[in-house]
Amino acid sequence: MNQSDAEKRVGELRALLEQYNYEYYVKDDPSVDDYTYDMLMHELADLEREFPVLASPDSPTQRVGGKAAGSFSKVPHAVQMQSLQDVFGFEQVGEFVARCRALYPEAQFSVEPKIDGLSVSLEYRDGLFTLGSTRGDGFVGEDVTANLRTVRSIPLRLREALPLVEARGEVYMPRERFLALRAQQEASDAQPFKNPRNAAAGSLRQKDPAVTAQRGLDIFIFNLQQCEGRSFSTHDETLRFLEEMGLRVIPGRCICQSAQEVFDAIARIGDARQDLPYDIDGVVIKLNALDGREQMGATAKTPKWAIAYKFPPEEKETVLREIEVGVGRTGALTPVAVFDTILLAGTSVSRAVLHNQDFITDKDIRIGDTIVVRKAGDIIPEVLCSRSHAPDSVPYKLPERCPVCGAAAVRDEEESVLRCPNISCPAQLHKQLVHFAARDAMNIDGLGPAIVTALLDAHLVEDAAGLYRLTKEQLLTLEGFQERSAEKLVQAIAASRTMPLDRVIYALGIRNIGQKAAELLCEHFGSFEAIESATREEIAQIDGFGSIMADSLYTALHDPSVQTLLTQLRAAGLTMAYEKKQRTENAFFTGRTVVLTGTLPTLSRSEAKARLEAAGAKVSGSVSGKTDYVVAGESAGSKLTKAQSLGITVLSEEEMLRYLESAE
Ligand code: 0OX
Repeated sequence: MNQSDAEKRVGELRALLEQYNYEYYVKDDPSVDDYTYDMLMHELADLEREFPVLASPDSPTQRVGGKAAGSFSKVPHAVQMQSLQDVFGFEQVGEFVARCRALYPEAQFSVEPKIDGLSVSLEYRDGLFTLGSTRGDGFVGEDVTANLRTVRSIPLRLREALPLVEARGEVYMPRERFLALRAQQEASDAQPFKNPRNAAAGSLRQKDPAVTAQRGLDIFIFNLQQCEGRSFSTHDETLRFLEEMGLRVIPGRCICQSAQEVFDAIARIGDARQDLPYDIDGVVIKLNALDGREQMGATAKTPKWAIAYKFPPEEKETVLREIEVGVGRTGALTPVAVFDTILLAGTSVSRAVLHNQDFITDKDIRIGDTIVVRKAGDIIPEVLCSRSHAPDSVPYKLPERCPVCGAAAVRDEEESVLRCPNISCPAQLHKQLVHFAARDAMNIDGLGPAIVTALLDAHLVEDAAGLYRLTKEQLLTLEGFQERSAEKLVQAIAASRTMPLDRVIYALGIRNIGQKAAELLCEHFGSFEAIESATREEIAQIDGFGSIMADSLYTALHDPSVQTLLTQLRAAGLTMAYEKKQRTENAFFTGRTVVLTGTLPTLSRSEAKARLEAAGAKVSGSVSGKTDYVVAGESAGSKLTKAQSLGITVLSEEEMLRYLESAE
C-alpha cells in the first residue's frame, strides 16, 4: 500500500472506530461485535506503525499512549469548578425552589442524579481533547489528561470542531468493577479501596495511565463550563448539545416546574437508586435558565442557582447469623454481629460492632434475627434495630467467661463493658505485644501479628520483656525464619531499647493513655522515676489530663504485674530516657491545624504526624472550619471531600515534605 492509500484507509478506520467506540461506551448500543472492533483496531495500529507520519495523538490507538508521569502538574481553571451546597430535607429543597421563583416566577429546574465519583473538567480545542483536569480546590486542579484519555467514554475528538468546549463531569467506577478490583486487592494483600468513589479517585491519580486504563472508569457529563462558537439559553440545551458532540451526558434527568414535581423527581431517582450499576449519593437541582445563574449569584464556593439533596444513610435488612466475641488489648469483650453480606453505600458489609451488653439488650438483638444495618458513605456500618426475631430465639447474653482463656469476665460498670481480668490471657497478650511493637510505639520492624502468634504458640515469649531475651537460634526454630530474617528481627528488637520514654509508656498499652498523653506526662515529669512516684492528684493536674486518664495511669503503675514488667524491661536494658522534642519553627506549619487522610505514598501516618508536630503543627483527626491544611494520599475519602467543600488547602505528601524541608 502506498502512503496516500494508507492515509485514506487510516482516516476511514479512525472514523469507524470512533463511531463504534461511541456506540459501545456512550450509547451502550454497539453495532459491531468485539472481534470486528479488535480487527479494525489492529489494522489501524499496523498502518500507523508502517507509516509513522500518519500517527496522531487523537487516534483511537493512542488512548494509553501517555507517559507515566512523576507527578501531576497544576492547571488553573478558566471557569471556577464550584461545589454544591448540600441539603438534607425536602423543606430546604422547597425553600430553594421558592428563592429561584422569587426572581423567575416561571422558573424551571433540571433535576439530575448526583453521581458519587470525582469531578473533572474536559477541554476540547478545535474539537480535540487537549486537557483533562481534576477539580482541586475549584480554582486550580491537576492535569490528568493522560489518565482521562484511557476512559473509553471520553471521546478524543468531538463531532464538531468548535474552537473551545469545556465540559464538566463526574468520573466514577461502576459498582461491579469496584467489587472485582476489591476482590483482586484482597487476594493480593493490597490495601483495598473502601468504596467506588475512593477507587475512582485512586485510579485517576495513578502515575501510570496503563493502570488507570485497566480500572474501567467511566464518566457522566453534567455541565458546560465554557464554549466558543455557540450560545445557549438553558442548561438543558447545553446538555443536549454536549450529547450531540458525542459526550456521555448524565442519564435519568428531567425538567420540573413546581416544587411538587421536583419532590417527585427526587423520590423517583431515589427509588431507582438500587438498580443502577453505579453509586449516586443524592440529587442535584439546578435552575434551567442560564441567565438566572448570574442573577442568583454565588457564595465563595457554591452557586446559589443549584443545590444537592443528599440521600439519608442507606439502610438494609439482613439476617444475623452469629455474634462473635472479641477480646481487646485491655481485655474488653466486644460483641460483633456477623450477618449475611449486603451491599451498603457502595461497600459490601458482613460485620458490625454491637458495643456491649446494654446495646444488645436495649435493642433486643438475638441470633437469627432479621436486623437493619445502616451505613452512610465512609461511616462504619451499624446495627440500627432488630426487625423480627426468629422462632424459638432467646435474648442474647454475652458469655460469662472470656472466650479465649476462660477467665470469669468482670463487668466494668463505669463503661458498661465486660472484661477478661486475666492479663496473661493469650488474646490480650497477643494484642498487647502487637501494640508494643507497632510503628508508633516501639517501632520493631518485622514483628507483626503473625510472628507474635508464632512466638506465643511456641512459648518463646510471655510478655514484652521476653522479646529482649529472644535469640536468633530460637527464631530459627519457627516456620518461615531464615538466617537473615531472624538476625534482622533480633536487631530490630535490640534497637528499640533506646526508644524515648514517651514511646515506652505508650507501648505499655495502658487504658486511656495514648501517644499524646504519654508525651504530656514526659514533658511534665521529665523522668520515669518522677512519673512513678507522682500521686493521682499530681497526674490529674497536667494540662490535657482528666481524672479518668490520671486514674488509669496511676492504677496501672501500681499494679504488681505492670511493676514487674517495668522492672524486667529495665533489666532488659531499656534506657527509658526522656528526650525533649525539638520543635523547629516552620513558617508554613507552626501553629497550624493539619488533618492527614488517605494512604500517603512514602510516609506512614505516624511518621507524617511526627514530622508535622515537630514543625509545630497540631495534627487533628477531623476536618472542620479550624483546619488549615489537609494532607491527602491515595483513597482519601470524606475528609478530602469535606476539605474541598470548605475550601481548605489540600496538599500532597510531596508538597508537605517540600514545605517541611524548606523551613527546617
Ligand atoms: C454530580 C453532579 C455534580 C456544576 C456546577 C455547579 C453544580 N455529581 O452528578 N455537580 C453538578 O453540577 C454542578 N451536577 C451533577 N449532576
